[in-house]
Amino acid sequence: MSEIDLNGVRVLPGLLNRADQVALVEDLRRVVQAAPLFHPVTARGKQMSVRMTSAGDYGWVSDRRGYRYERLHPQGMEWPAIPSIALRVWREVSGVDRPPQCCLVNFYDEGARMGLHQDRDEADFDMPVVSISLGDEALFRVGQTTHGGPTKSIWLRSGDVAVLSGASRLAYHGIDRVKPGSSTLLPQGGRINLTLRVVD
Ligand code: MD5
Ligand code: FE
Repeated sequence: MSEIDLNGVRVLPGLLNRADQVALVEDLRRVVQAAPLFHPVTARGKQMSVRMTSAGDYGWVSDRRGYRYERLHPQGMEWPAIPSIALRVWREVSGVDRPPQCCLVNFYDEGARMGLHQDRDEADFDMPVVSISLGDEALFRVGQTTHGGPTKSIWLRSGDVAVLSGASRLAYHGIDRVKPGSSTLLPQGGRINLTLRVVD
């Protein structure tokens, strides 16, 4: 399979076949039933357009107190288990022996986007972040490890897996837009991105 290098980010197109994508979406229905999606609010009080929940020992949350990993969902329940298909992808591509402690679930409906940012709420930046894309295609942008400077963009499609490790672990990245109707995986449309992380 062709592998793409985007400023040090490894993109593995179509790593997950359609049957695995369907099964993973089925598992994610159980995750969001147990731990409902919510719109995080930034410390400045701005609501994010992406809805989120998590699976695993930790979930990523943001509210007026700032962002951080928490053991419990904002509504007080424990996070459900990380879907086994996602754990299998982590074993295949992460290159590390530790299992992920958090599977952040991002849901993009039409118009949702994610501005350029670094993922630096984790304790050990030697641990990679692994991303799985499901549903509609998204324009993913990767820059440098410092703010500003040149960026590169690529369309991420359903079943694509991206690995952020080494120097690229602290690269600025974001989602500029999602193309409505570009995938039949999710009956209601939209895009799901999973990111698997070692937290502490
Ligand atoms: C997403 N999520 O598609 C984006 C991009 C996040 C986040 O950025 O923090 O939830 S997927 C994250 C990712 C994976 C692999 C590589 C890189 C980012 N990267 O190059 O920076 O919902
Ligand atoms: Fe990120």
